[in-house]
Amino acid sequence: MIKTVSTTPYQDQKMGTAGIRKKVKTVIQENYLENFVQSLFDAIGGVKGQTFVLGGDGRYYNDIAIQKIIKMSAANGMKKLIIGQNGMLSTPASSRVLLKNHADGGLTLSASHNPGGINGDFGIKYATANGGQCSSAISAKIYERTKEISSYQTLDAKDVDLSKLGVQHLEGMEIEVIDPIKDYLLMMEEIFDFEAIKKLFKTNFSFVFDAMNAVTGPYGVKIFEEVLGAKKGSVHQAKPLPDFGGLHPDPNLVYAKHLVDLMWSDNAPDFAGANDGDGDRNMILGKKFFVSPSDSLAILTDNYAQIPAYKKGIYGVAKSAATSTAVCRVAKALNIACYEVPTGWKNFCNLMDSNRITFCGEESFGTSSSHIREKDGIWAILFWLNIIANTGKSVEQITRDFWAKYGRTYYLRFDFDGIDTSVADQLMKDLEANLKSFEGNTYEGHRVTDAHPFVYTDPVDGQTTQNGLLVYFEDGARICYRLSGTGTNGATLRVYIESYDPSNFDKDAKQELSGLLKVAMILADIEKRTGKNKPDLTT
Ligand code: G16
Repeated sequence: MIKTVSTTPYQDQKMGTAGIRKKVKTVIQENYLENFVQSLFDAIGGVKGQTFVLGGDGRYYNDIAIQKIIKMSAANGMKKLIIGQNGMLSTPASSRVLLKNHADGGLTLSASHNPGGINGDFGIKYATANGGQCSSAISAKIYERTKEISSYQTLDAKDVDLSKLGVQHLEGMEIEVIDPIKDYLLMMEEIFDFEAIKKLFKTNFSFVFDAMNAVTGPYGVKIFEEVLGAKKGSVHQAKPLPDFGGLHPDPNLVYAKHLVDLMWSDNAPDFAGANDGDGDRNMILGKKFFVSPSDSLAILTDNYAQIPAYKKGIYGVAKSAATSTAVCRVAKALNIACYEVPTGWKNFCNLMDSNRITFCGEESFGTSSSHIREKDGIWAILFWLNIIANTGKSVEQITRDFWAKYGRTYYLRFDFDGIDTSVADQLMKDLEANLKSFEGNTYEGHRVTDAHPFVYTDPVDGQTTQNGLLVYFEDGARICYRLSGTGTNGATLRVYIESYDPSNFDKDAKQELSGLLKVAMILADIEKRTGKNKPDLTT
């Protein structure tokens, strides 16, 4: 039976870079989730007669939230919900299912790479009919609605059994519980040369995929072990757990330290890949070797012709402004366009929809192509495996060949975490006001040639977005500052630094960039304003 429940609004339901992301303890407050979901439905003009895709990364509260959303969808007149079995669906698989079924929207219950468990984070990513995250204009509308909502619609009904594949009905709404892996696997088979990768796994090539106890564990077991023939047990941390087994499911050198230790040990396999909570991020490692995400995007682009789906040619490429410029050098050599967009995957979608780009990526361990409208962790790993299968080269050799051809872009991201929001906002405001005064001056031996806010006008919809502040130096180095849009603990200031060396590839990145880090701290007056004399996290 449909019922209308009175509620009072919370005032903190603003969506960030990729949906709403909050502490679990916030989300489990009375009507918190319901308020947000009803506001979303209202803001998009209702969901009567629509089809949505629903799933999550299995984190704490996934099971409860999904039942609430099912009942609210039925009560709001939705026609059909396509749900991953047991409520599981990775973000890239969800985008695929949405596009394949021409669904009107999708909800992925995930706080992505943020920790899970009762003390961790929960989130909802909302995708529109194009398979990608909704525009800032839509998220602004949803936020406005959350501030005034007074009631929501739901059902008095039993929970739906999500373990059973197939169709069932709830108050006139069709629910189809699907295998979360099937469509995704079919798509990967269409893109990559699975026969070549199978042959690679028959040699003594050794491989590890670390799913970080998150959603892509079962995908990895199916795709790498069962279909491609990687040794049983190649997939580590394969079972999705509500608290990710205590791991912070962010595949980088800090949070996937256990994998880094393995790759630097005597037992290191030839290749290791890792994914994040909801399977859209990836990290690539070789024996005692790390591929920076910015380089990975550039290397995949340079090797596009190795992959059956891209062999005939690619459109342009795109990167977020914070990502290193390595891929731009490749684009120039290939004579294709290279777009620079604000951080947030949604900013790539119009470029893909209009066939301006095929590949895109971000420094935050996200890479993908126009096969979906999200970043795709397993796709990136399969791409690397396909190159290795074709060339017989190691991860390190492929990267070194790339540096030899284009030079090396040394790149690191420095995070200053848990800053008071008003301090962080003021810092950015003052830095922006000071940018022009840096031009022509030399700091620690680096002369600033240009400094300006990053402003992007989308060539398709004409929308203008400002995100981040850029400082360029005479020697080709660059600093980018921006505030994170995905944190749940005060503000995080991210400082992205790169330098370019056409011939010396063996310097230590931290050492190489230490002078520029000093400059970055001086220009933004970081120590005085935040009390921090060094970053909390370097990735
Ligand atoms: C989300 C977006 C990414 C973006 C990242 C930025 O990642 O989907 O496109 O790069 O946020 O995070 P921040 O604003 O903290 O730098 P994810 O993996 O959390 O969905």
